[in-house]
Amino acid sequence: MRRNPRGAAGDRIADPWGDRTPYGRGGRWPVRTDSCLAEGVTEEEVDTWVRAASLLHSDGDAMDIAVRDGRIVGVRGRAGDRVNRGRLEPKDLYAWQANGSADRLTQPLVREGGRLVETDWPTAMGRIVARSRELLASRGPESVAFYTSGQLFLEEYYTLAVLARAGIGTPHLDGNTRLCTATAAEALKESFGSDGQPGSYEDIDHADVIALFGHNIAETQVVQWMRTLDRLDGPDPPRLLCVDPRLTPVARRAAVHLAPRLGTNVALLDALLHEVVRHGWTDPDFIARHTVGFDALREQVEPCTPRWAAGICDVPAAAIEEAAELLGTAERLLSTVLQGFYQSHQATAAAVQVNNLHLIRGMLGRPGAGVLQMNGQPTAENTRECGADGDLPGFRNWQNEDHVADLARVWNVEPSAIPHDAPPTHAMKIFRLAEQGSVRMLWISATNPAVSLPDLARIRSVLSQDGLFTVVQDLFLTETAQFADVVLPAATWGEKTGTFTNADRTVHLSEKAVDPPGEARPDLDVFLDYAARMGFEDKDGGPLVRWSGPEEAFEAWKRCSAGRPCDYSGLSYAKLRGPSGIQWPCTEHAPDGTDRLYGDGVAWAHPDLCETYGKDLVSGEPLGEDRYRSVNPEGKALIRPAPYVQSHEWPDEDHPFQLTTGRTLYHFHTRTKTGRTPRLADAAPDVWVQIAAADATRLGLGEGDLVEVTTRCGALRGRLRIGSIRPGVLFVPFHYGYWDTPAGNAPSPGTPGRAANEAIPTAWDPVSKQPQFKTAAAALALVERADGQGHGYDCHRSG
Ligand SMILES: Nc1nc2c(c(=O)[nH]1)N[C@H]1C(S)=C(S)[C@@H](COP(=O)(O)OP(=O)(O)OC[C@H]3O[C@@H](n4cnc5c(=O)[nH]c(N)nc54)[C@H](O)[C@@H]3O)O[C@H]1N2
Ligand SMILES: Nc1nc2c(c(=O)[nH]1)N[C@H]1C(S)=C(S)[C@@H](COP(=O)(O)OP(=O)(O)OC[C@H]3O[C@@H](n4cnc5c(=O)[nH]c(N)nc54)[C@H](O)[C@@H]3O)O[C@H]1N2
Ligand SMILES: [Mo]
Repeated sequence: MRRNPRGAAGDRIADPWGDRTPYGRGGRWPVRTDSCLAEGVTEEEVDTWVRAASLLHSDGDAMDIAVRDGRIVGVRGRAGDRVNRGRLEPKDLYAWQANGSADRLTQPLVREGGRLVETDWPTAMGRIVARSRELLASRGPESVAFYTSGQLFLEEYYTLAVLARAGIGTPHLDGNTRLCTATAAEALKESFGSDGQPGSYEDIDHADVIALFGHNIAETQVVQWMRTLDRLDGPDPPRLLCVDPRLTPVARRAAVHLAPRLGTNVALLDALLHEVVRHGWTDPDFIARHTVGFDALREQVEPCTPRWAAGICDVPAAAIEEAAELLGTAERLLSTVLQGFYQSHQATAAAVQVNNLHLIRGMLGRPGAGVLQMNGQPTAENTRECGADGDLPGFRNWQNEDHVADLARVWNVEPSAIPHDAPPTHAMKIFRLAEQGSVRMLWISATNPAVSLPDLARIRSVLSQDGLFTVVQDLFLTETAQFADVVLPAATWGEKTGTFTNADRTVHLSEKAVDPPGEARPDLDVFLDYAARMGFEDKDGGPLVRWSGPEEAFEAWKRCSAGRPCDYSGLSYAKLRGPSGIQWPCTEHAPDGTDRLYGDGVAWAHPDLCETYGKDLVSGEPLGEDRYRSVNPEGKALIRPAPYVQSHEWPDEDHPFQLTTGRTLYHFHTRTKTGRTPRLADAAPDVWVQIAAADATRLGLGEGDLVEVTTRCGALRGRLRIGSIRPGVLFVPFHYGYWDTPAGNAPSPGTPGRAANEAIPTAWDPVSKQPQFKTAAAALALVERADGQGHGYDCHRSG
C-alpha cells in the first residue's frame, strides 16, 4: 500500500482519523483527499476512475474506484462531495481488496444428496421457481418469505418489494434493517408521523453542542468523527455529550460523559428532560406552533429528578445536571442516536425522548439544530423507502386505504393484491414462522443471519429444518449459505450499478467499474430474472416489473416516490453523474435537494399523510386512527412521553454482569469483506471480552486470560481486554463467526463458540421489533490464563 501523496493516509490502522484540518464554527469543512492504491500502482497508471460511494457504513462517503487492466486497484475520496470532502476511513481505504478474493462464489450451487454442488443459472433459478410455484399452489403466498439487507442498492430493493408484495403477495418481506434501523424509522414515525431524517451532517459545522446517544461515531461513522475532531481543534469548538457505558474515543473528547447501566436510557432521558423543563430551557413558541403533547411530557418527567435517575442508571446526579445544562443551554444542538439506544432496552421509547428534547427546545430544521436518528448500513435508508423492510414503499401507511390505493395505481394492480390487512411481518417473526413450519421458502439476500441474529443455536436449527427451502444470495459461502438449498453468487459494489442513500438523505450513484467474477450476477438481474420466470403480471396482463436495468428501475422508483416525503422525482442518473451528493427530497421545486427537513414545522404528520397512527411506547400496541385524528388533527409533531420500565435481563446472583455487544473500527459486521482484507484482519484478528479494570482486579483476572461468558441463552469464549468500560458491564464485538476458524463452521451443540450471538437471547423492542443485542445478564468464568497456565473457575462465585 502506498502512502497518500498528500499525507492524509499514513498509517491509518494506527491513526484511523488521519491528519487534522481544523475549522471554526459555521465555516466550511476543508477538503482532505484520502486515497489508497495497490502496491506499485501510481495515480498516473490508473486507466479510469469510476464513481461510487462507501458501502461499509451509513456515512455515504463519496469515492472513485481506480481501475487498471480491468481490475480494481484502489480508491480515492471525492473532494467535492458534501459528505466527506475527500476523506475515507480505513475500511474504505482497504476493503475493496476483498472483491478480488480467491474464494468469491463464481457459480450457483444447489444441494444434492446433502451437499452443495456447482450448477448453472437456469438450473438454480429453475429450482427456485419450481418451489415457489408449488408452494403458491399448495399453501399460498404466506408460505414464501424474503429476508433482505441494508447493503443492496435502491433499484434492487424496489424490484424486490414489487415482486414480493404484488407478485407473490406475501406480507413476509423484511430486511436486516430490522436489526439496524427499525428503531430509527419507528422513532421518526412516532414523533414526526413519518420516517425521514430531519438533520444534516452539515449540522456538525454549526452546532455548539453535539450529543451522542449510544453512538460510538469515532469507530462507526469514522469520517463524521474526523469532521467533529476538526471542529474540536478549530476556533469556537463544540462541546460534546457522550452517553455510553464505555470510555469510547467519543467519551474521551466529551465535555460530559454519562456511562449508564445498560438498558436505563429512558430513565436518564426522563431526568434530562425533567431538568430542561424545570429550568425553563424550552421554546414555548415552537411548542405551541409545531407540537402536541407537551403537557403530558411535563407530567411524566415531573418526578424524574436527577437523583431518581442516578439510582437507576448509577450515574452521579451532578453529572446528569451538568449534561442537562449542556443540552438545555445550547444555542444550536445536534443530537445523534444509534445502537446503544436502538438495540438496548426500551429502544423506541428512548430514541423518542431525544426527539422530544429537540421539540421542546425548538432545535430543528436550522443549521446546527438537528436530530440524526442514525442509520447503520450503507443502504438501510433505501430498504426503508422502497418498502423492503416491513413498510409500504414511499413511507405509505398500510392502514390508510388511500395510501394503498395510490400504491396500487403506481403498480397497476388491484389494492387487494397488496397484502395490508395486518402489519408487514418483521424479521424475527419470519424466523419464528419458519421454525413453526408455515414459512416454507426463505430467500435471504445480502445478510448473514447465522452470525448476526440472536440465539444462534436456534437460528441454525431453523435454517437446517428439512421442510424449509432456503435460497442464499451472497458473495461468499457464509455461515448462512452453508445451510442453503440454493446459493446464488452475487456481484457487489464496483461490479454493478445502482444508487443508494446515506443517513442524512444524500443520494449517490455507484457505477460498475469491473466485471464480477465468474458467473456472479448483480442482485437486480437475479430479481428481474425471477420476476420474469414467475410471469408476474399487473391487472391488465402486462408484466408487473416493466424494467430491465438499474436506470429504468430508478425511473420507476421516482414515480413511486413522487409526492411522498422521500421524493426522488427531481433526480436522474445524469444528474447524479454531475456535482456529487444530493439530498432528497429532490423535486422540480427543490432541484438541488433539501438540506434539512422540518425547517418550517413538520410536514407529514397530518392524519391523511402520516405513515403510522402511532403505537404505545411501552407495550407497542397500535393506538389507532381515531385516536391519532383526535390527538393530532392538524398534523403537528408529536411529543411522546414514556416511563422507565426495568429490563427483564437484569443481573442477579447467577448472572451478575451485563453483557453488551457492538463494533470495532476495523471490521464490518460478519467480516465477509474486512476479514478478507489483510491489514484490517490483522488489526483485530479475533474476538475479545472487554471488562472494567475494577472487575478484573476484584476477580483476579489478567489481560489476555481466556474467559467464558454465559447467559441464559448460551455461551461464548474470548480473551480479556481490560479497561475503558463501566464496572459490571462486559462488551463483546459481534464480528466473529466461524468461516475463518479451522472447522469452518459452528461449534457442535453445547460447545461455546466465539460469536457474540451465541449468548444473546431472543428479545425485541415491542414498538420497533428491533432485537435487543445490548442487554443480557451474564456470568463470567476463567477458562485459561493468558500464558496457558492454571485452571478455570467461576468468577462471580469467587468475587
Ligand atoms: N467500523 C464499523 N463501522 C460500522 C459498522 C461496523 O460493523 N463496523 N456497522 C455499521 C452499522 S450497520 C451500524 S448499525 C452502526 C452502529 O454504530 P454504533 O451504534 O455506533 O455501534 P455499536 O458498537 O453497535 O454501539 C454503540 C455503542 O453503544 C454502547 N451501548 C451499549 N449498550 C448501551 C446502553 O444500554 N445504553 C447506552 N447509552 N449505550 C450502550 C456501546 O458501548 C457502544 O459503544 O455502525 C455502522 N458503522
Ligand atoms: N450481537 C450483535 N448482533 C448484531 C449487532 C450487534 O450490534 N450485536 N448489530 C446488528 C446490525 S445493526 C446489523 S446491520 C446486522 C448486520 O448483520 P449481517 O447483515 O448479517 O452482516 P453482514 O456481514 O454485513 O452480512 C451481509 C452479507 O451480504 C453479503 N454481501 C455484501 N455485498 C453484497 C451484495 O452486493 N450482494 C449480495 N447478494 N450480498 C452481498 C456479504 O458477503 C455478507 O455475507 O447485525 C446485527 N447483529
Ligand atoms: Mo446496522
